[in-house]
Amino acid sequence: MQILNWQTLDSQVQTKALERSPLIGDNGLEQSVADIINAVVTGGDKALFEFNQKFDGVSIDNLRLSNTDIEQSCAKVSSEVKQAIAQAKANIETFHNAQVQPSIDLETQAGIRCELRSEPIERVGLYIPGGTAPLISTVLMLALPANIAGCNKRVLVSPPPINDAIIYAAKECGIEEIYQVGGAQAIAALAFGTESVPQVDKIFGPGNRFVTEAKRAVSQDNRCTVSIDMPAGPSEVLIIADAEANPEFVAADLLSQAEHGADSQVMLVTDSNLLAEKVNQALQQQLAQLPRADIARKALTSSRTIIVNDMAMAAAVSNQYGPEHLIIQTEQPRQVLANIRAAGSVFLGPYTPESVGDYASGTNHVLPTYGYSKTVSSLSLADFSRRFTVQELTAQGLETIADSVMILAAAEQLDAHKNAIAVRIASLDANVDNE
Ligand code: HSO
Ligand code: ZN
Repeated sequence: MQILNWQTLDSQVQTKALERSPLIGDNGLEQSVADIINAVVTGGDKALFEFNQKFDGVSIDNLRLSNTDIEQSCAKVSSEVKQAIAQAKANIETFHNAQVQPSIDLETQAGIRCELRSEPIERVGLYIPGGTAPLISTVLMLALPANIAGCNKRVLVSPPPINDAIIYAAKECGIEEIYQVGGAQAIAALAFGTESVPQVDKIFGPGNRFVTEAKRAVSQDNRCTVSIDMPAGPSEVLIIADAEANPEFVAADLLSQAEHGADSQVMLVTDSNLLAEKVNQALQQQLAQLPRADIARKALTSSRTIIVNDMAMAAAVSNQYGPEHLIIQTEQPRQVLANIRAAGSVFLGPYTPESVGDYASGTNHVLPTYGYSKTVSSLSLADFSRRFTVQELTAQGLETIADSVMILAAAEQLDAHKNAIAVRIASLDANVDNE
Protein backbone atom coordinates (compact mmCIF):
# COMPACT_ATOMS: atom_id res chain seq x y z
CA MET A 1 0.00 0.00 0.00
CA GLN A 2 1.09 3.51 -0.75
CA ILE A 3 2.47 5.21 2.41
CA LEU A 4 1.64 8.91 2.95
CA ASN A 5 2.78 11.20 5.76
CA TRP A 6 -0.32 13.09 6.88
CA GLN A 7 1.26 16.18 8.35
CA THR A 8 3.43 16.83 5.28
CA LEU A 9 0.33 16.99 3.04
CA ASP A 10 -1.60 20.20 2.46
CA SER A 11 -5.32 20.00 3.22
CA GLN A 12 -6.31 19.45 -0.42
CA VAL A 13 -3.99 16.48 -0.74
CA GLN A 14 -5.21 15.20 2.64
CA THR A 15 -8.80 15.29 1.36
CA LYS A 16 -7.68 13.47 -1.78
CA ALA A 17 -5.89 10.82 0.29
CA LEU A 18 -9.20 9.98 1.99
CA GLU A 19 -11.26 9.92 -1.19
CA ARG A 20 -13.17 6.80 -2.14
CA SER A 21 -13.00 5.73 -5.75
CA PRO A 22 -15.88 7.38 -7.59
CA LEU A 23 -19.14 5.41 -7.42
CA ILE A 24 -19.90 3.66 -10.64
CA GLY A 25 -23.09 5.59 -11.25
CA ASP A 26 -22.69 6.20 -14.95
CA ASN A 27 -25.69 7.06 -17.11
CA GLY A 28 -25.46 3.69 -18.80
CA LEU A 29 -26.08 1.92 -15.50
CA GLU A 30 -28.98 4.18 -14.56
CA GLN A 31 -30.65 3.60 -17.90
CA SER A 32 -30.18 -0.16 -17.99
CA VAL A 33 -31.54 -0.47 -14.45
CA ALA A 34 -34.53 1.73 -15.36
CA ASP A 35 -35.18 -0.53 -18.36
CA ILE A 36 -35.06 -3.64 -16.14
CA ILE A 37 -37.46 -2.07 -13.62
CA ASN A 38 -39.92 -1.10 -16.35
CA ALA A 39 -39.74 -4.55 -17.89
CA VAL A 40 -40.67 -6.09 -14.52
CA VAL A 41 -43.47 -3.57 -13.97
CA THR A 42 -45.04 -4.44 -17.31
CA GLY A 43 -44.00 -8.08 -17.73
CA GLY A 44 -44.22 -9.41 -14.15
CA ASP A 45 -43.09 -13.02 -13.66
CA LYS A 46 -42.44 -13.50 -17.37
CA ALA A 47 -39.81 -10.75 -17.26
CA LEU A 48 -38.22 -12.33 -14.18
CA PHE A 49 -37.91 -15.70 -15.94
CA GLU A 50 -36.30 -14.00 -18.91
CA PHE A 51 -33.83 -12.05 -16.76
CA ASN A 52 -32.91 -15.22 -14.83
CA GLN A 53 -32.05 -16.81 -18.14
CA LYS A 54 -30.24 -13.76 -19.51
CA PHE A 55 -28.21 -12.68 -16.45
CA ASP A 56 -27.83 -15.85 -14.38
CA GLY A 57 -28.05 -18.42 -17.18
CA VAL A 58 -30.64 -20.32 -15.16
CA SER A 59 -33.97 -21.55 -16.41
CA ILE A 60 -36.43 -22.34 -13.62
CA ASP A 61 -40.07 -23.39 -13.46
CA ASN A 62 -41.02 -21.71 -10.21
CA LEU A 63 -39.73 -18.49 -8.78
CA ARG A 64 -40.71 -19.51 -5.26
CA LEU A 65 -38.87 -22.42 -3.65
CA SER A 66 -41.24 -25.18 -2.60
CA ASN A 67 -41.05 -26.82 0.83
CA THR A 68 -39.49 -29.83 -0.84
CA ASP A 69 -36.82 -27.64 -2.49
CA ILE A 70 -36.08 -26.11 0.91
CA GLU A 71 -35.86 -29.47 2.68
CA GLN A 72 -33.61 -30.91 -0.02
CA SER A 73 -31.22 -27.96 0.22
CA CYS A 74 -31.16 -28.08 4.03
CA ALA A 75 -30.27 -31.77 3.95
CA LYS A 76 -27.14 -30.95 1.94
CA VAL A 77 -25.73 -28.51 4.50
CA SER A 78 -22.99 -29.97 6.69
CA SER A 79 -23.53 -30.24 10.43
CA GLU A 80 -20.42 -28.11 10.89
CA VAL A 81 -22.02 -25.22 9.00
CA LYS A 82 -25.32 -25.80 10.81
CA GLN A 83 -23.58 -25.53 14.20
CA ALA A 84 -21.73 -22.37 13.16
CA ILE A 85 -25.01 -20.83 12.02
CA ALA A 86 -26.59 -21.79 15.37
CA GLN A 87 -23.87 -19.99 17.37
CA ALA A 88 -24.00 -16.89 15.17
CA LYS A 89 -27.81 -16.88 15.31
CA ALA A 90 -27.86 -17.08 19.12
CA ASN A 91 -25.47 -14.13 19.49
CA ILE A 92 -27.22 -11.98 16.88
CA GLU A 93 -30.57 -12.71 18.55
CA THR A 94 -29.23 -11.81 21.98
CA PHE A 95 -27.84 -8.49 20.79
CA HIS A 96 -30.90 -7.56 18.73
CA ASN A 97 -33.42 -8.70 21.38
CA ALA A 98 -31.72 -6.29 23.75
CA GLN A 99 -32.50 -3.46 21.32
CA VAL A 100 -36.25 -3.61 21.96
CA GLN A 101 -37.18 -0.10 23.08
CA PRO A 102 -39.83 0.49 25.71
CA SER A 103 -42.58 2.80 24.48
CA ILE A 104 -42.84 6.27 26.03
CA ASP A 105 -46.06 7.43 27.71
CA LEU A 106 -45.91 10.60 29.79
CA GLU A 107 -47.50 13.94 30.58
CA THR A 108 -45.56 16.94 29.32
CA GLN A 109 -47.86 19.08 31.47
CA ALA A 110 -50.84 18.09 33.60
CA GLY A 111 -53.58 16.86 31.24
CA ILE A 112 -51.30 16.69 28.17
CA ARG A 113 -50.45 13.06 27.52
CA CYS A 114 -47.88 12.19 24.81
CA GLU A 115 -46.85 8.73 23.68
CA LEU A 116 -44.20 7.29 21.42
CA ARG A 117 -45.11 3.84 20.14
CA SER A 118 -43.65 1.59 17.49
CA GLU A 119 -45.18 -0.82 15.03
CA PRO A 120 -43.34 -3.40 12.94
CA ILE A 121 -43.06 -2.70 9.23
CA GLU A 122 -45.63 -5.08 7.80
CA ARG A 123 -43.84 -6.49 4.71
CA VAL A 124 -40.05 -6.61 4.32
CA GLY A 125 -37.93 -7.78 1.40
CA LEU A 126 -34.48 -9.19 2.17
CA TYR A 127 -31.92 -9.25 -0.65
CA ILE A 128 -29.10 -11.77 -0.32
CA PRO A 129 -26.26 -11.57 -2.85
CA GLY A 130 -25.19 -14.77 -4.57
CA GLY A 131 -22.23 -15.21 -6.89
CA THR A 132 -18.71 -16.15 -5.87
CA ALA A 133 -19.27 -15.21 -2.21
CA PRO A 134 -22.84 -16.18 -1.23
CA LEU A 135 -23.46 -14.15 1.91
CA ILE A 136 -25.03 -16.69 4.26
CA SER A 137 -24.35 -14.41 7.22
CA THR A 138 -26.41 -11.61 5.66
CA VAL A 139 -29.50 -13.84 5.99
CA LEU A 140 -29.00 -13.81 9.77
CA MET A 141 -28.30 -10.06 9.86
CA LEU A 142 -31.57 -9.24 8.09
CA ALA A 143 -33.99 -12.01 8.98
CA LEU A 144 -33.35 -12.13 12.74
CA PRO A 145 -34.09 -8.44 13.43
CA ALA A 146 -37.11 -8.69 11.09
CA ASN A 147 -38.40 -11.56 13.27
CA ILE A 148 -37.70 -9.84 16.56
CA ALA A 149 -39.36 -6.64 15.35
CA GLY A 150 -42.43 -8.67 14.40
CA CYS A 151 -42.50 -7.97 10.64
CA ASN A 152 -45.36 -10.08 9.38
CA LYS A 153 -44.28 -10.86 5.87
CA ARG A 154 -40.60 -11.61 5.36
CA VAL A 155 -39.61 -12.31 1.79
CA LEU A 156 -36.11 -13.37 0.78
CA VAL A 157 -34.75 -13.02 -2.75
CA SER A 158 -31.42 -14.23 -4.08
CA PRO A 159 -30.02 -14.97 -7.53
CA PRO A 160 -30.39 -18.58 -8.74
CA PRO A 161 -29.12 -21.12 -8.06
CA ILE A 162 -29.41 -20.20 -4.38
CA ASN A 163 -26.67 -21.58 -2.16
CA ASP A 164 -27.94 -24.40 0.12
CA ALA A 165 -26.63 -22.76 3.29
CA ILE A 166 -28.48 -19.53 2.43
CA ILE A 167 -31.68 -21.58 2.21
CA TYR A 168 -30.87 -23.37 5.48
CA ALA A 169 -30.11 -20.08 7.29
CA ALA A 170 -33.36 -18.60 5.97
CA LYS A 171 -35.35 -21.57 7.25
CA GLU A 172 -33.64 -21.39 10.65
CA CYS A 173 -34.61 -17.73 10.82
CA GLY A 174 -38.26 -18.50 10.13
CA ILE A 175 -38.33 -17.26 6.53
CA GLU A 176 -40.97 -19.15 4.59
CA GLU A 177 -40.93 -17.28 1.30
CA ILE A 178 -37.77 -17.62 -0.76
CA TYR A 179 -37.70 -16.44 -4.38
CA GLN A 180 -35.03 -17.33 -6.90
CA VAL A 181 -34.37 -13.98 -8.46
CA GLY A 182 -31.51 -11.53 -8.08
CA GLY A 183 -30.14 -8.27 -9.46
CA ALA A 184 -32.15 -5.17 -10.30
CA GLN A 185 -35.05 -7.38 -11.41
CA ALA A 186 -35.41 -8.77 -7.86
CA ILE A 187 -35.53 -5.27 -6.41
CA ALA A 188 -38.15 -4.24 -8.98
CA ALA A 189 -40.23 -7.32 -8.16
CA LEU A 190 -40.17 -6.49 -4.44
CA ALA A 191 -41.00 -2.85 -5.06
CA PHE A 192 -43.91 -3.43 -7.43
CA GLY A 193 -44.90 -7.06 -6.89
CA THR A 194 -45.46 -9.62 -9.65
CA GLU A 195 -47.85 -12.57 -9.98
CA SER A 196 -45.52 -14.61 -7.71
CA VAL A 197 -43.37 -12.16 -5.81
CA PRO A 198 -45.23 -10.09 -3.22
CA GLN A 199 -44.83 -6.34 -3.03
CA VAL A 200 -43.06 -5.17 0.16
CA ASP A 201 -42.87 -1.94 2.16
CA LYS A 202 -39.10 -1.86 2.72
CA ILE A 203 -36.13 -3.52 1.04
CA PHE A 204 -32.98 -4.46 2.97
CA GLY A 205 -29.61 -5.87 2.03
CA PRO A 206 -26.39 -5.37 0.13
CA GLY A 207 -25.79 -6.08 -3.53
CA ASN A 208 -23.75 -5.25 -6.60
CA ARG A 209 -23.99 -1.93 -8.43
CA PHE A 210 -27.16 -3.01 -10.28
CA VAL A 211 -28.89 -3.89 -7.01
CA THR A 212 -27.69 -0.68 -5.37
CA GLU A 213 -28.86 1.46 -8.28
CA ALA A 214 -32.20 -0.39 -8.40
CA LYS A 215 -32.76 0.21 -4.67
CA ARG A 216 -32.02 3.90 -5.13
CA ALA A 217 -34.29 4.10 -8.16
CA VAL A 218 -37.33 2.35 -6.65
CA SER A 219 -37.03 4.34 -3.41
CA GLN A 220 -37.44 7.50 -5.51
CA ASP A 221 -40.02 6.13 -7.95
CA ASN A 222 -43.42 7.75 -7.47
CA ARG A 223 -45.20 4.71 -8.89
CA CYS A 224 -44.52 2.92 -5.56
CA THR A 225 -43.84 3.83 -1.92
CA VAL A 226 -41.10 1.38 -1.02
CA SER A 227 -38.31 2.40 1.38
CA ILE A 228 -34.75 1.09 1.54
CA ASP A 229 -32.42 0.37 4.45
CA MET A 230 -29.54 2.71 3.58
CA PRO A 231 -27.47 4.07 0.71
CA ALA A 232 -24.73 1.58 -0.12
CA GLY A 233 -21.24 1.85 -1.54
CA PRO A 234 -18.35 -0.60 -1.70
CA SER A 235 -17.28 -2.14 1.61
CA GLU A 236 -14.35 -0.58 3.50
CA VAL A 237 -12.21 -0.76 6.64
CA LEU A 238 -9.86 1.66 8.36
CA ILE A 239 -7.37 0.31 10.89
CA ILE A 240 -5.72 2.48 13.50
CA ALA A 241 -2.61 0.72 14.77
CA ASP A 242 0.44 1.67 16.83
CA ALA A 243 3.92 0.18 17.12
CA GLU A 244 2.55 -2.45 19.53
CA ALA A 245 0.20 -3.90 16.92
CA ASN A 246 0.91 -7.30 15.35
CA PRO A 247 1.60 -6.61 11.63
CA GLU A 248 0.30 -10.03 10.66
CA PHE A 249 -3.03 -9.38 12.39
CA VAL A 250 -3.28 -5.95 10.75
CA ALA A 251 -2.50 -7.31 7.28
CA ALA A 252 -4.99 -10.15 7.72
CA ASP A 253 -7.74 -7.70 8.68
CA LEU A 254 -6.96 -5.43 5.73
CA LEU A 255 -7.14 -8.40 3.36
CA SER A 256 -10.37 -9.75 4.86
CA GLN A 257 -12.04 -6.58 3.69
CA ALA A 258 -10.05 -6.23 0.44
CA GLU A 259 -11.21 -9.66 -0.74
CA HIS A 260 -14.83 -8.48 -0.86
CA GLY A 261 -14.41 -6.65 -4.13
CA ALA A 262 -11.95 -4.86 -6.39
CA ASP A 263 -13.71 -1.63 -5.40
CA SER A 264 -13.33 -2.26 -1.63
CA GLN A 265 -11.08 0.21 0.14
CA VAL A 266 -8.80 -0.52 3.07
CA MET A 267 -6.84 2.12 5.00
CA LEU A 268 -4.15 1.89 7.64
CA VAL A 269 -3.49 4.83 9.94
CA THR A 270 -0.46 4.48 12.18
CA ASP A 271 2.13 6.48 14.09
CA SER A 272 4.79 3.89 13.33
CA ASN A 273 6.74 3.81 10.06
CA LEU A 274 8.16 0.47 11.02
CA LEU A 275 4.69 -1.05 11.47
CA ALA A 276 3.61 0.36 8.09
CA GLU A 277 6.53 -1.38 6.39
CA LYS A 278 6.01 -4.65 8.23
CA VAL A 279 2.32 -4.62 7.29
CA ASN A 280 3.24 -4.16 3.64
CA GLN A 281 5.54 -7.20 3.86
CA ALA A 282 2.88 -9.26 5.63
CA LEU A 283 0.34 -8.26 2.97
CA GLN A 284 2.54 -9.72 0.24
CA GLN A 285 3.09 -12.96 2.16
CA GLN A 286 -0.59 -13.45 2.95
CA LEU A 287 -1.77 -12.44 -0.53
CA ALA A 288 0.26 -15.26 -2.00
CA GLN A 289 -1.91 -17.73 -0.06
CA LEU A 290 -5.31 -16.25 -0.89
CA PRO A 291 -7.69 -17.73 -3.48
CA ARG A 292 -9.21 -14.27 -4.03
CA ALA A 293 -5.77 -12.58 -4.28
CA ASP A 294 -6.61 -10.95 -7.61
CA ILE A 295 -9.62 -9.15 -6.17
CA ALA A 296 -7.74 -8.13 -3.02
CA ARG A 297 -4.74 -6.88 -5.03
CA LYS A 298 -6.99 -4.64 -7.11
CA ALA A 299 -8.57 -3.25 -3.92
CA LEU A 300 -5.11 -2.52 -2.53
CA THR A 301 -4.29 -0.26 -5.48
CA SER A 302 -6.82 2.32 -4.22
CA SER A 303 -5.91 1.76 -0.57
CA ARG A 304 -3.45 3.78 1.50
CA THR A 305 -1.34 3.84 4.64
CA ILE A 306 -1.31 7.19 6.43
CA ILE A 307 1.43 8.04 8.91
CA VAL A 308 0.31 10.32 11.74
CA ASN A 309 2.09 11.91 14.72
CA ASP A 310 -0.03 10.38 17.45
CA MET A 311 -3.30 8.65 18.22
CA ALA A 312 -5.24 11.91 18.52
CA MET A 313 -4.30 12.67 14.92
CA ALA A 314 -5.20 9.09 13.96
CA ALA A 315 -8.70 9.54 15.39
CA ALA A 316 -9.07 12.86 13.54
CA VAL A 317 -8.10 11.21 10.22
CA SER A 318 -10.55 8.38 10.88
CA ASN A 319 -13.33 10.83 11.71
CA GLN A 320 -12.71 12.70 8.47
CA TYR A 321 -12.94 9.42 6.53
CA GLY A 322 -15.94 8.01 8.46
CA PRO A 323 -15.21 4.32 7.80
CA GLU A 324 -17.78 1.54 7.60
CA HIS A 325 -15.54 -0.63 9.84
CA LEU A 326 -12.95 0.80 12.21
CA ILE A 327 -10.43 -1.53 13.83
CA ILE A 328 -8.29 -0.11 16.65
CA GLN A 329 -5.22 -2.21 17.40
CA THR A 330 -3.31 -0.05 19.84
CA GLU A 331 -2.05 -0.34 23.39
CA GLN A 332 -5.07 1.57 24.77
CA PRO A 333 -7.86 1.13 22.20
CA ARG A 334 -10.57 2.62 24.42
CA GLN A 335 -8.57 5.83 24.76
CA VAL A 336 -8.59 6.13 20.96
CA LEU A 337 -12.29 5.22 20.90
CA ALA A 338 -13.05 8.20 23.15
CA ASN A 339 -12.13 10.46 20.19
CA ILE A 340 -14.05 8.54 17.52
CA ARG A 341 -17.08 10.37 16.13
CA ALA A 342 -18.05 8.49 12.98
CA ALA A 343 -17.77 4.78 12.16
CA GLY A 344 -20.31 2.10 11.26
CA SER A 345 -18.88 -0.49 13.67
CA VAL A 346 -15.73 -0.42 15.83
CA PHE A 347 -13.49 -3.39 16.68
CA LEU A 348 -11.17 -2.97 19.67
CA GLY A 349 -7.88 -4.67 20.47
CA PRO A 350 -5.78 -7.45 18.96
CA TYR A 351 -8.38 -10.20 19.35
CA THR A 352 -11.30 -8.49 17.64
CA PRO A 353 -10.93 -8.94 13.89
CA GLU A 354 -13.66 -7.56 11.66
CA SER A 355 -14.55 -11.13 10.71
CA VAL A 356 -16.17 -11.72 14.13
CA GLY A 357 -18.63 -8.91 13.53
CA ASP A 358 -19.15 -10.00 9.92
CA TYR A 359 -20.40 -13.38 11.12
CA ALA A 360 -21.05 -14.19 14.71
CA SER A 361 -20.31 -11.83 17.62
CA GLY A 362 -23.87 -10.45 17.59
CA THR A 363 -23.56 -6.99 16.00
CA ASN A 364 -25.11 -6.31 12.60
CA HIS A 365 -22.82 -6.29 9.57
CA VAL A 366 -25.07 -4.08 7.44
CA LEU A 367 -23.33 -0.75 7.94
CA PRO A 368 -23.11 2.67 6.33
CA THR A 369 -20.32 2.95 3.75
CA TYR A 370 -18.83 5.70 1.61
CA GLY A 371 -18.61 8.23 4.47
CA TYR A 372 -22.31 7.91 5.34
CA SER A 373 -21.31 6.76 8.86
CA LYS A 374 -21.28 10.48 9.69
CA THR A 375 -25.08 10.57 9.42
CA VAL A 376 -26.42 7.03 8.99
CA SER A 377 -26.53 4.40 11.77
CA SER A 378 -25.59 0.76 11.52
CA LEU A 379 -28.58 -1.51 10.85
CA SER A 380 -30.52 -2.26 14.01
CA LEU A 381 -33.89 -3.43 15.25
CA ALA A 382 -35.29 0.10 14.90
CA ASP A 383 -34.96 -0.11 11.10
CA PHE A 384 -37.62 -2.83 11.01
CA SER A 385 -40.29 -0.81 12.70
CA ARG A 386 -41.75 2.66 12.45
CA ARG A 387 -42.34 4.98 15.33
CA PHE A 388 -45.43 7.11 15.74
CA THR A 389 -46.81 9.39 18.39
CA VAL A 390 -50.15 9.50 20.18
CA GLN A 391 -51.55 12.38 22.20
CA GLU A 392 -54.58 13.05 24.33
CA LEU A 393 -55.49 16.22 26.19
CA THR A 394 -58.03 16.78 28.89
CA ALA A 395 -60.07 20.00 28.88
CA GLN A 396 -57.77 21.32 31.56
CA GLY A 397 -54.71 20.32 29.53
CA LEU A 398 -56.06 22.16 26.52
CA GLU A 399 -56.69 25.29 28.61
CA THR A 400 -53.08 25.15 29.80
CA ILE A 401 -51.62 25.50 26.31
CA ALA A 402 -54.49 27.20 24.47
CA ASP A 403 -53.00 30.71 24.59
CA SER A 404 -49.57 29.61 23.39
CA VAL A 405 -51.00 27.63 20.49
CA MET A 406 -53.34 30.48 19.44
CA ILE A 407 -50.54 33.06 19.65
CA LEU A 408 -48.23 30.88 17.51
CA ALA A 409 -51.01 30.16 15.00
CA ALA A 410 -51.76 33.88 14.70
CA ALA A 411 -48.06 34.62 14.26
CA GLU A 412 -47.99 32.09 11.41
CA GLN A 413 -51.14 33.69 9.99
CA LEU A 414 -52.97 30.39 10.12
CA ASP A 415 -56.35 31.38 11.52
CA ALA A 416 -58.05 28.01 11.05
CA HIS A 417 -55.43 26.50 13.37
CA LYS A 418 -56.19 29.19 15.96
CA ASN A 419 -59.89 28.61 15.53
CA ALA A 420 -59.63 24.88 16.29
CA ILE A 421 -58.52 25.91 19.79
CA ALA A 422 -60.81 28.92 20.09
CA VAL A 423 -64.06 26.98 19.44
CA ARG A 424 -63.19 24.51 22.18
CA ILE A 425 -62.23 27.17 24.72
CA ALA A 426 -65.47 29.02 23.91
CA SER A 427 -67.42 25.80 24.43
CA LEU A 428 -65.67 25.16 27.75
CA ASP A 429 -66.36 28.75 28.87
CA ALA A 430 -70.04 28.36 27.87
CA ASN A 431 -70.32 25.17 29.90
CA VAL A 432 -68.86 26.92 32.93
CA ASP A 433 -71.29 29.85 32.47
CA ASN A 434 -74.22 27.44 32.25
CA GLU A 435 -73.37 25.75 35.54
N1 HSO B 1 -17.79 -7.24 5.58
C1 HSO B 1 -19.08 -7.33 4.96
C2 HSO B 1 -19.98 -8.35 5.56
C3 HSO B 1 -19.60 -9.76 5.32
N2 HSO B 1 -18.35 -10.24 5.34
C4 HSO B 1 -20.40 -10.84 5.09
C5 HSO B 1 -18.40 -11.56 5.14
N3 HSO B 1 -19.61 -11.91 4.97
C6 HSO B 1 -19.72 -5.96 4.97
O1 HSO B 1 -19.89 -5.46 6.24
ZN1 ZN C 1 -16.61 -9.06 5.33
